[in-house]
Amino acid sequence: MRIAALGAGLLLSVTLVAGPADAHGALESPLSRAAACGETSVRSAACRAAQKTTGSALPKEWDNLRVSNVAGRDRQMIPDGKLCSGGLPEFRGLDLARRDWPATTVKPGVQFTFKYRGTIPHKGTFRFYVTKKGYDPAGPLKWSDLEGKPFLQAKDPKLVDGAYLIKGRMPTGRTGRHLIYTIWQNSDTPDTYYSCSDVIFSSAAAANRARPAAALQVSATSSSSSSVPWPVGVAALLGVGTGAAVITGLRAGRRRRRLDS
Ligand SMILES: [Cu+2]
Repeated sequence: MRIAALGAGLLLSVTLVAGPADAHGALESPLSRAAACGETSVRSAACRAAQKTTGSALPKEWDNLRVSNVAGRDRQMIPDGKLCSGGLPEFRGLDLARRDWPATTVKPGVQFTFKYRGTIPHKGTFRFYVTKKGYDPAGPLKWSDLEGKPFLQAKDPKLVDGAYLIKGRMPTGRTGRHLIYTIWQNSDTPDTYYSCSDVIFSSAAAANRARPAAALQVSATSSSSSSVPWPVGVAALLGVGTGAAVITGLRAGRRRRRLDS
């Protein structure tokens, strides 16, 4: 939860009480399904469907998608079709195979600062994978849809204003809708965190074309995404008022149970 960025003393005190002890993180740029349907509240058909399927985990536990004792055996432990939920039943709505997940429009090959909201700091390694050419977003995500090797990896990156910032490049040779799969394997806890971020690779020419109305798209580039505070930026991009985002964050903070050990 990053409501303290708004600068209000009341909000800061809520963050200090409710934030650090019980939360973990998710990728916010490019926006993950968990963050889109959690911290930013449910504003799209995909998120509404996910929340229905998911029960209580969304929106309030959006940063708690973690599996213990995987220890690098992701492909053995997390079943095909359940990559976005990490195989956790309470997050199964995030596995829904749909073409209309909130997606971030990016350009292939550009420099990009990947931003992972870390609501409680952990040590560990981030690995970023992209779907292969020909990926079909209408099918369930399988390990074989992902490239075997990460296109970006970072160990213990810096935590800046509550987010891990990982500088790299977007993958090349992709057009259209793809998925970036992030694995954060902790080294100071037994947990591994999983995030699915839907992206639309667009060339400069393609970016000017009309976009399908069904897809809620979030534009982000390395320069603009790093300069906008998280709640303000996402709220603005999703077309909701900052006040609504703050209220959602406060509610999430109040409702959240302490699950961290
Ligand atoms: Cu944690």
